[in-house]
Amino acid sequence: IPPIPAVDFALFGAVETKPLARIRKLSAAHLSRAWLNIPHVTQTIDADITELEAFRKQQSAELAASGGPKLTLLPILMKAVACALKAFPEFNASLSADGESLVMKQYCHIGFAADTPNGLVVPVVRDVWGKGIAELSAECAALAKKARDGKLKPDEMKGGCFSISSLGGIGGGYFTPIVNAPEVGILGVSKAEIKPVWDGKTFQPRLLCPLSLSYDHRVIDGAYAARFIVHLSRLLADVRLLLL
Ligand code: CAO
Repeated sequence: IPPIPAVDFALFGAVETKPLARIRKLSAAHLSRAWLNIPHVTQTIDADITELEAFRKQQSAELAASGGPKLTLLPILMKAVACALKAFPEFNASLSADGESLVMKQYCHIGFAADTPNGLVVPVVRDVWGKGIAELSAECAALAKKARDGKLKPDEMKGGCFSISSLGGIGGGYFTPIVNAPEVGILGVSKAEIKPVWDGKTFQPRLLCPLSLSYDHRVIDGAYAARFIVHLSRLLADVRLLLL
C-alpha cells in the first residue's frame, strides 16, 4: 500500500504534537488490519423499538424504586443479538487462519465498543445465551466502568464472537462500523427517534432505531445478512419473541 507522504505541518501554521495513548496505537493497528483484510459491506435497517423502550423504561423505574441499577438498551440489544446469532450461526463463526474453513462457535461471547479517555476498547461479555437481561445489564455496567477506569484485564477483551458499537447515547444516523476481526459481523446502533410510519391507513409516531450491520463478505452473503438484520429487527420490535 503506498504510504501517505510525510508533511511538515509547521510550514503552514503553529502546531502541537501529542503522543498517542497506548490503547489508541493498538486499536489503530487492529482496525487497519481488519479494514485491509476484510471486504466489508454494511446493511442498514430501522428497528421499531417503540414497545421495547416503553418496557425498558417501566422495568428501569421498578428497578430504581427498589434501589437497583438502571436498565439500559445495550443489554437488551445484546440478548436480541445473541438470539439472532443462534438463528444465523454463520454470524457466530470465524474464518480459519488458512481461509479454508469456517470455525462455528458453540458459545456466544459478545463484545461492546466502549469509549474511554484513552481510546476505544471492546470488553467482552461471556456466555450471553445463558444469561438474563438483569445479569447482562450488571455485567455491561461493570465492564464499561472498568473500561473507563482503565482497569480492564486483557482476558476481558478476548474471545468475542460478535461486537456491538452503540453511539445511541450520542446521536447521529447510520454509520459503517469496522468488523472486529476475526469476528465476521458487527452491529452499529444509532440514536432512536420518533418518526411517522404508515400503517396502511394513517401515519403513526413510532420510535425507530437505526441499525448498521457490517459483515465480512468472504463469509456472509448479502441475502443472509439481510435476513439476519430483518430477524433482529423483528426481535426488537416484539421482545416476546426472545422467549421462543
Ligand atoms: N437511542 C436513543 N437513546 C439511546 C440509545 C439509542 N439507541 N442508546 C442509549 N440511549 C440513551 C439512553 O436512554 C440514556 O439516556 P438517559 O441518560 O436519558 O437514560 C443515554 O443515551 C446514555 O445511554 P446508556 O447509559 O444506556 O449508555 P449506553 O448503553 O448507550 O452506552 C457504552 C454504554 C459503553 C456503549 C457507551 O458509554 C459508549 O462508550 N459508547 C460509545 C461506543 C463507541 O465509541 N462506539 C464507536 C466505536 S468505533 O469508533
